[in-house]
Amino acid sequence: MQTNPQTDSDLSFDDFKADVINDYKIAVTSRECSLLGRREVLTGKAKFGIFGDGKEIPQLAWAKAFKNGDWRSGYYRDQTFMMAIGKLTIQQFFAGLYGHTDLASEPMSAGRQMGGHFGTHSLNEDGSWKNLTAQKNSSPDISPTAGQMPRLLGLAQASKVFRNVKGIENKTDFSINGNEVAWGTIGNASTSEGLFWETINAAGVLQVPMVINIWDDEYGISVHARHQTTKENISEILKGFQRTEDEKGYEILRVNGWDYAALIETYQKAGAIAREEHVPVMIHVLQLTQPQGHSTSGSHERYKSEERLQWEREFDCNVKMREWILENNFATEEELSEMEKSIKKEVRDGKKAAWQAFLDPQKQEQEEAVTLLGNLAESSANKNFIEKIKTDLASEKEPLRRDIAGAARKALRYVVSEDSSEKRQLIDWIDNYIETIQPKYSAHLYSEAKENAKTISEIKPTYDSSAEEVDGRVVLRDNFDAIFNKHPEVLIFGEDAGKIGDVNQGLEGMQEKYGELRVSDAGIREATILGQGIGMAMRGLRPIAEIQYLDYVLYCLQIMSDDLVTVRYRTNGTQKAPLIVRTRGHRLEGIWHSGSQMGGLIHLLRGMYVLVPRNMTKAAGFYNTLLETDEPALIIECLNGYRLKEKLPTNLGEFRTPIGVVETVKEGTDITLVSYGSTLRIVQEAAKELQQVGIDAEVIDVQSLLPLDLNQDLVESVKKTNRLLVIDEDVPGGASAYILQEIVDNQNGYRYLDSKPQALAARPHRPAYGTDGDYFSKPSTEDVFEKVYAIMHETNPDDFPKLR
Ligand SMILES: Cc1ncc(C[n+]2csc(CCOP(=O)(O)OP(=O)(O)O)c2C)c(N)n1
Ligand SMILES: [Mg+2]
Repeated sequence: MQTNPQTDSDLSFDDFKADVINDYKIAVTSRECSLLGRREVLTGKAKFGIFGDGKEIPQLAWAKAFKNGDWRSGYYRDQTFMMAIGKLTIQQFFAGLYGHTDLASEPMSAGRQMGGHFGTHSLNEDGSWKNLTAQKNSSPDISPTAGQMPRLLGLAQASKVFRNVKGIENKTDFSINGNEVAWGTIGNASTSEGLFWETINAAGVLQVPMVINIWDDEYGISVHARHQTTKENISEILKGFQRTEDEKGYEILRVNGWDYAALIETYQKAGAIAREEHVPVMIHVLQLTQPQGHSTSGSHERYKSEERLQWEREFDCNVKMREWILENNFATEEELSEMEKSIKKEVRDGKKAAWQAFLDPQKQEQEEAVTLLGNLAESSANKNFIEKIKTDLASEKEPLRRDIAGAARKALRYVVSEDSSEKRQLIDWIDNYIETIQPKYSAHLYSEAKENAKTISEIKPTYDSSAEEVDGRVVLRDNFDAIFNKHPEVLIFGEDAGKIGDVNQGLEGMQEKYGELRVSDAGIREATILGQGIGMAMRGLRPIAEIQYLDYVLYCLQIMSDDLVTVRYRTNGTQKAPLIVRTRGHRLEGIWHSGSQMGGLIHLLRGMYVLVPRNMTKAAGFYNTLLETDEPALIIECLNGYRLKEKLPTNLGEFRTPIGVVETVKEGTDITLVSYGSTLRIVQEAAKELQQVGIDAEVIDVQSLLPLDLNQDLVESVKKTNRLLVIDEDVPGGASAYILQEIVDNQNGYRYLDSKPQALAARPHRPAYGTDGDYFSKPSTEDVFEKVYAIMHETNPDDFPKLR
């Protein structure tokens, strides 16, 4: 705290002055980085630059209000803030620009993300949590504008949960009595996105400690506020959210982005309201500028008037702070000039060091490859060709890894019919090179920690001899009861998930038992339900986000695809969000309650698990397994299975469905039928009917689409039956094609096939509403029967004469 030297007795005037000067130093350093960063892109060393120039001063004020344990969820303009909280150095800034793949040099993402995408480390190298209340935290940025908003809501809500839920008080590595504030940043133009509005409304309803900063520079790339925002003023049109004495809402604050003293006061106030009262705050920071335009992709002279450009020069926040320092005699002109000069040098030196650190390992790798290529040339009949590859590579002053690997791999083509120790050495080097370098670009898509879901083995459900047959939803409900009992950090939320215990009563009575914070109703806002889950999972809770129907997952698919599934990958394993997403789908009735868009989902959701249990016992077992692991997952319960009878297990909360393991539900010798979810029951029915005409089908439930058949059991069945049909209710070319490729190609199933491998999927449209809509849109028992029969007819027309 150092807002006002006249009233703040804890801080001497000299201390205050030193603090101001130090802030100015950070602002100038940050600006120099932006200026030099742009030049690095223009000279080709970096590919793209987007910087925080013109937004420095408010970020200094924000950093002063930001405490240990707090969280940031922001966007690419926040470099000054990251510097001010001590999480970004000059050298790291440039390492980010170059895409340096070493985490020690580029701690934000080890080159996975473009510069300007920030994040801190929540995990130790072994994947265990750090003490997050002893450090300042930033969740990892994503590029889609406003995509940071849903996660921000969850980061803030976690504090509310920690403050109010019993049984988790001892988790002080994650929260100390919910005193942590989640701070967001967003550009003025990005407030046009639906995600912004959805989040603002939800945070107002939930009353969580969230402070959203709106950096307003009047533009979104070239598009002026008059095309973006009603009345060209976001805080003006959000006025209705302002809390009053009688009604909860937001505290809305406005401040000019160049007014250092006012900014400090505003941020202290915002932090205190959010932290102490758990009330959301909005700070509209006006009159910001873009000294270098939006990014390195263009120049703002093309779309800003000369008057505007002139105004931006005058109201540049760094210029204004400098004037203010001089007016108040905190430093002299000479002192500031001297400081600015030495910062210029510091930034230049940092940039050089970053480039050197980026290039050195690659030069070393280049040298190794050049030596080996030289040796190979000497020993080969194709010396001249190889020599040319070698000299081309050697002449690269700034070699990229694709140049190095490319040269080495191409050279092998010239010695394809030769054998020499030089050739074997080069092959070994290439193999080793790819093995060591590839993980820099591919590691940490999934958990590499020891509680990896794939290492959790099955525990079968156990039953009393007199086990009751109950509705499937009862198995789920009683299992959730056991889960809530066993894991105080688990909470579930979604539309109708609270009071009525979800639309199918799988949570019946749970809210009464575990309270409104752990089992809660949410507004109709799928993207932020998902975001709540991401944010809370990042803060050590185990949220289950319920999306009412699979069909409405599309509303949050962008957040799942862009944010959730990339958390681990884009932070190079330094953060995680083990969120479970619960939904229900597959065949029921009509266009929007029969969804089974599994192909679309598995392609967009690499980085999480996609699980398709055929009944509620299997589903319950998946929840139990996932809570032992640290991986995000989507579980799709069968919408038509809640009222089907299942036996009630005795080891509720304990039995586990293994992930990535297929199950043979009927053995057979003539053909392998592979399916999952609701369609599996149809396949089982067809298999019975096929048996009656002498066709003995083996039926396999894949259960888990991501990951799929880790033990490669599917091909074992094909080895036995030599025939294969994959059946699902997705569109043609969807998940059935994905399963087929796994068996035929990845598992080399083609070697064992005596008939053409086939897929039977739904029609390429969604089903009409009436009961017959299903029959005429998705595979029926007759469809499966006839398809299998046709395959058998082709093989053996005598025993299986043509059906029709
Ligand atoms: C969903 C999405 N659409 C478009 C873009 C391309 N884009 C990047 S930044 C930007 C403008 C953002 O303007 P504003 O929110 O005002 O932030 P500023 O850059 O002005 O700080 C756009 C359109 C994007 N990143 N994401
Ligand atoms: Mg803007």
